Amino acid sequence: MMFGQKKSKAWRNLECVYRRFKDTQMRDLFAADRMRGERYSLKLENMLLDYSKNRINDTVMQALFALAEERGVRDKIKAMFGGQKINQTENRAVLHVALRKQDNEPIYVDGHDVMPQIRNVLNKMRDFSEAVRLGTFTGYTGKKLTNIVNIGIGGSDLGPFMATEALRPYWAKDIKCYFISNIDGTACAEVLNKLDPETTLFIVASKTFTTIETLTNAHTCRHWLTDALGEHAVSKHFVALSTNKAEVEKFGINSDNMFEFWDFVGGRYSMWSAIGLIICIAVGYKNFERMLQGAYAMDKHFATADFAHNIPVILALLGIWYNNFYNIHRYAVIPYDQYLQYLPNYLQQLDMESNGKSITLDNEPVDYATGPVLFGGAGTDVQHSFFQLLHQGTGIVPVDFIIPAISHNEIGNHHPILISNILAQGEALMHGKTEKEASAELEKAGKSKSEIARLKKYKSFSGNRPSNTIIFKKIDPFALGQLIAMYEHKVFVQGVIWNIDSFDQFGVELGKQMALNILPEIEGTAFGVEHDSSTTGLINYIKKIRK
Ligand code: G6Q
Repeated sequence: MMFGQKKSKAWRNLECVYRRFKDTQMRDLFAADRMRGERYSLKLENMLLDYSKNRINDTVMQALFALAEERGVRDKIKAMFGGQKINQTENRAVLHVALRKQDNEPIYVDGHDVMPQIRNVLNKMRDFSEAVRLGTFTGYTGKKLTNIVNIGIGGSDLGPFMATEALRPYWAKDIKCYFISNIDGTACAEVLNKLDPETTLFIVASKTFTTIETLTNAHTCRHWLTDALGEHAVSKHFVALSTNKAEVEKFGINSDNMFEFWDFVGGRYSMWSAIGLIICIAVGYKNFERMLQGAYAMDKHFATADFAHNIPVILALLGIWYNNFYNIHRYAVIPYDQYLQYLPNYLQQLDMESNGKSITLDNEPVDYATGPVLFGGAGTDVQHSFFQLLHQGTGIVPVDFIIPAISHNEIGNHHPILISNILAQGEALMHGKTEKEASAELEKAGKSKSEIARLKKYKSFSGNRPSNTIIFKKIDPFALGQLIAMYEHKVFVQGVIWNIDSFDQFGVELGKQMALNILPEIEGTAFGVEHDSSTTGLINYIKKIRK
């Protein structure tokens, strides 16, 4: 892949298309084509994507598909599914797709089929989660383990946390799940305060088993447990999810209680692996398997559908269109489903850690924008916070709206109201309201001419603001698997087009390194370390207060 894609043929063509198309109004496109909604919609299993409320027409889409072809998206998809080491900077294969593979084909990495080991761990997860749920694996004093605590951070927290919360309606009635991620002692204290050591199972989730937050939290929890029940209790109350057997054993968890995964599973892509153990315990292995099957359905679709019918490819290209041609470097994901409230947090890591890069795979600085800023929250709550800016702010924010047609809690008319809100938001963002329309409304409401003149600008909406609408029948485990795999592949396609490594995360290391330098100063075992005057001043100020 050549550096400097702005100069490529497909890129230059897109620039021309953009110049001609950029002022086109979506409301005119809808008025001119009664079939537009249907034309730009796709279905997969129980999922519908309507991407018609985007600033596109067939010419735009063809030009975007040509870019995907030119950038070799097809070959890169094959390379990922085939176990090639596409994580170039870390020289690793990228095989979260192997974790949910439902057919019997092998996948080779360095001449070795990875599928048998994946299936072994899945079987071990099934047996263990069933034993905990049935109460045949108990705590040290023989009591059922009903409080499950996942200790992990980043990729070892956000996925299992988001998915466990998303699948709350499927939880076993007597099991409660907790998550400790932050090094802030409050995170640990607030969870432990609620728990009884005799009924608590700790899952220490860490790919490397060297992450300072996770190990500090795990040691604190271990002390809390052994203070109450003694050292012998550890083997009944601690399990580890990791790639690092030596460190797990050093911590005092024996390998029988370890669920393994491998370096071809990236942290933020790991909820399908052993890292999903808490999901299995909460919702049962059958439901966990349904989630894998949902992801597999999306994988198959992604790997086989032509670009014009390929959901992740289309979402990726729409993102490229806004990011690189309209210069809109942000987007929002708004699930209208309370159980999906943590989806935006999870996607922030998936997208921003994967594509927040500025060096190409050819070792050159990029000369185009890469990963956008992602934010979001659950609707309708966020309609009453940041949606003002989405409707009338100076910057455009493309939105992904997500909703199930059927709620897990069909109480009164709550869900029809929720549905009407999501659909109204998409329509309002696209359609807007002209000054003329605003004036007519004000006149109808009996306002005077001078009031109308004063208010009409405030009350008008520019519109032409893009959104995708994604509808599931219900947010069940299968749907959740589809949804998450869809975003994983979208992020992947964008990384391919930007020619960056979406699977490393060197950007998080500098701060970690520098924190290790500052720690001895805060603890009072090192003095006079050189920093800028701001950092030195802040260190001294905090030390004085903590004395
Ligand atoms: C994810 C990142 C990162 C990682 C955490 C936790 O892709 O690699 O978020 O998951 O730093 O790492 P460990 O699982 O090794 O503790």
